[in-house]
Amino acid sequence: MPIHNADIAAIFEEIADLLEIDSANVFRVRAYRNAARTLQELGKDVRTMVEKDDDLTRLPGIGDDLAHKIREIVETGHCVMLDKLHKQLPSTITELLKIPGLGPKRVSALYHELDIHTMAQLQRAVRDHRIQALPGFGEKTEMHIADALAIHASNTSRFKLAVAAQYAEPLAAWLRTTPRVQQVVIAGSYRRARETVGDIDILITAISDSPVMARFCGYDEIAEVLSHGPTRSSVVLKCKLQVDTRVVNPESYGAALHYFTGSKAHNIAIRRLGQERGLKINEYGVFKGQARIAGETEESVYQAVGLPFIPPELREDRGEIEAARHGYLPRLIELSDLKGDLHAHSKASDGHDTLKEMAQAALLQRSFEYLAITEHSSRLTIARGLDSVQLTKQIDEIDRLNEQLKGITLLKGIEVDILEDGSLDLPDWVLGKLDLVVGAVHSRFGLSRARQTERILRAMDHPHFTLLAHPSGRLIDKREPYNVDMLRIIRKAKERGCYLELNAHPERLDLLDTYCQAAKGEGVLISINSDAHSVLDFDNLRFGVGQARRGWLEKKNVLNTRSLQELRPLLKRTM
Ligand code: DGT
Ligand code: CA
Ligand code: CA
Repeated sequence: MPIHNADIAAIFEEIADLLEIDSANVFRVRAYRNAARTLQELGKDVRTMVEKDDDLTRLPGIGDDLAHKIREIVETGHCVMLDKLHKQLPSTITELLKIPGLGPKRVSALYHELDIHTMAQLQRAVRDHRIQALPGFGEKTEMHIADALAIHASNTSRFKLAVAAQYAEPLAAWLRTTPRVQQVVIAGSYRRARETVGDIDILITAISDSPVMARFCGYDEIAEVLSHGPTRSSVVLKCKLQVDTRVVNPESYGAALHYFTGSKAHNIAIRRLGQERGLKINEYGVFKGQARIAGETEESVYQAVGLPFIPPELREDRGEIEAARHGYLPRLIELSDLKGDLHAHSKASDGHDTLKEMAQAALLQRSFEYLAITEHSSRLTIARGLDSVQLTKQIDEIDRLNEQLKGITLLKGIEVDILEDGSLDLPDWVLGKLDLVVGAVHSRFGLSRARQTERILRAMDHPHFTLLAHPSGRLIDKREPYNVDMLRIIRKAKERGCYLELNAHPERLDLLDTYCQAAKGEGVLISINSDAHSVLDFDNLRFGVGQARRGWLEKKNVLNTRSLQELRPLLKRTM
């Protein structure tokens, strides 16, 4: 991983936190905090400064000692001082500072008096009322901590969709093998393909006396059974993911699936429509008085309130009910609509597999007609980016390989860095030889909104620019989107005849769903790309398609649903 200013800033923040818990001199603590802020707000990439041997002590708040540490982190990825601090204080302890009301003094007391250094330990201590006895804490403080913990848990304990899938799908498959079980469906936010899920909700239909609940509670991945009953149970898996299950009779399948798929806001809106018609809708069915009039299928639930079936990804109460009522629900894109992929890496930069292996995998796994090879450009040294000479060599290699390949064509591309001033990291003469140019921001995430937006708009003005990769730069749970005016970027794409990516990497899922919808509204095509770094990564496209569906995209809104023949003219810049 390339070291960014933010990474070094995070290390300095952690050092400051640990020093503070360790009751170090306040000036020392402040020096690290100031240095962290300097790095966060710096318009320049400090890694480049180190590489150019610039004098770091000219930066505000950076003296010889901190300059040395910055150099050390850039060069080794580590900071010896932080490693040493971790020998005295567990690295998890700074997490506790995120709980409002817990300052360094209290965290230090919790650690030294009660040996608490993780959230889970804190949670247990609160539950057992061990906190209130500590000097300086008391009953009220303990209550405040309990509330703060609950809020914190609801914000942070979400799982990325792809990670949740790794646990939920084998469990569902195993449940399906239980006697007298008919359907096993993962509902909730998972079925709506939200980018993260709070927990997993599994709906099971079974004929009476199925042993499914007992079997579920005996699953060997379970860490704790929270509740166990004949029709509902909840457990926490060893990976800390909570799983709620409900068993219903087959005649309630549709109503229960609708209920447990949510979202809650969508359910409430549908129930209200039912009330207007004198109907009661719950997880067992749709009722008129005592009589069940619908509920065996989801379609029947919607039909009861006069609507066509609404796909789960749209059920967020963001206009889908209106659209359904007026007959303009989108016909959402499906995974099988994709005919190619416009963003992938090979061994030539930081990928794992050869050009040929990537091409064959795309053909065999997905029946793709085309795959664009888009290595990094030289600026991204840590990803072994290509310079113009290396890229020219790869262009020739792809031309030769295309003569041998049958059924799939490799497109010649690049994932070129958009530099701070909006210029591209490779000269025009080599960019002009490519089938497409994918532009990406990989540095200076902290620019102001105005500068970041201008930077990207300027890149899009480049005559060879085709597609903006992972437009917001966010990494789920790790990095916030950078501050840009996405609507201006979308309009620019329209004006310049270029495209935006929906990067299907589970940590990215970027463009965000609401902006996909905006791009569709502006008539800008989206390319759903794997950003594959190995032959295994084409599997991630399904999460990209899920996100695209949440963004209301149809086949026609997606660039890479075009055949190669249709695609070629779309990649040619006319302006
Ligand atoms: P999550 O787990 O936070 O990612 O989000 P969901 O949507 O999976 O929420 P969850 O697990 O709390 O509940 C699953 C579904 O159950 C939810 O999407 C809708 C339904 N549900 C839960 N509570 C209520 C409620 O109070 N009213 C209604 N109408 N539906 C509810
Ligand atoms: Ca859930
Ligand atoms: Ca749940």
